[in-house]
Amino acid sequence: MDKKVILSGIQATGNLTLGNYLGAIRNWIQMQDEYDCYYMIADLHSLTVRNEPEVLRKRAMQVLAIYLASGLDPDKNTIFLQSHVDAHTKLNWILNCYTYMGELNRMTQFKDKSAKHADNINSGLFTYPVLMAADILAYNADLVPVGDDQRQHLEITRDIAERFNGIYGETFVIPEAYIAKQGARIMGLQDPTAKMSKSSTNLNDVIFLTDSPDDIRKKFKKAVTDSENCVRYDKESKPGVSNLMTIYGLIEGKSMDEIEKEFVGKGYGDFKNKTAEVVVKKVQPLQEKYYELLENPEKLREIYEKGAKKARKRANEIVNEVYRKVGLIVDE
Ligand code: ATP
Ligand code: LTN
Repeated sequence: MDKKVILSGIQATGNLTLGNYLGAIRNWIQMQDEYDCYYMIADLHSLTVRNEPEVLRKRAMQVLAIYLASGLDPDKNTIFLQSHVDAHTKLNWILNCYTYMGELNRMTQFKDKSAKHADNINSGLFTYPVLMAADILAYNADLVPVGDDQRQHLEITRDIAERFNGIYGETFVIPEAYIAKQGARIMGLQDPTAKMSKSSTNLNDVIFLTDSPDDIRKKFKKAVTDSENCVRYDKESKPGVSNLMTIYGLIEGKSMDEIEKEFVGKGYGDFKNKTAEVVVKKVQPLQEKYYELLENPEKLREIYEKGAKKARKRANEIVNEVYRKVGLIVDE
């Protein structure tokens, strides 16, 4: 039987965070043997906010290097740049015509990003989820591993796919979000009620995968907790400590119960230090590989070119079928 297909991606809008790793990339790595995986760098989505052209190009290669350094094997996965596969933008246009303004108006990410970029509320930001739907549907992906913040975008993707299938007959696979139970929403270290985000302006709120060991230790020391001084999981009343426990638990493979037992009678100081150490131990080898890869742009290029070739093959076939169904003449 054919393997199920997976597609996911991350925007090239900043340095990747521990949230991106624990919420997304970590799951991708666990899926690479069992599924036929397509992982892209969402460079077109990055254009919805302003970037320096050179910086965007650099960031795209950094995201690729993080994918590889985290353990995504380019021989097992198709790794590519979104902008290298025209099928995404072709399907984006078609799907625009099957998406309602009212649906897009309900998207919370659009509302959040419009508030953050009040001087640049462009229509790309508004139709962002349609391009994302095109990314997914152009591969007939079965599963889309993402963090919790992308849940709504997956729902609209399913709605668009179902609407299209309803009009033209079975065309798209209806994709499912794969959102892990733990780690799907790593919170900020300074504001544990909001998600850790790579575009955050408070640097102490975010652990970047490229932070130095000292910075990581400092940031965990400063992490906001509470006055109970007891390592206990309670997301509602102890969001800070619960977030640190989630991070610690995911990296060490421990349950919340086990962590509570481990730290009985110990204060937050100890717990924060221990959490910082497991994070440092996790990111150090990743960083070594990352810097090594960035020094080898030829190798990176080889990987993304090979990936694009494979991605184009699958996506072109599916998008040509869509062209035919809506009444366009396919130029083959
Ligand atoms: P931005 O701040 O630019 O919106 P971001 O940090 O939210 O960026 P995205 O590119 O939007 O990152 O997300 C990439 C992937 O990482 C998505 O699957 C997203 O759900 C996941 N992700 C992002 N932040 C977190 C987080 N704090 N916890 C868990 N998963 C996350
Ligand atoms: N919007 C996503 C990035 C993204 C994506 C996708 C994720 C763009 N296209 C397709 C999964 C599938 C985000 O994480 N901000």
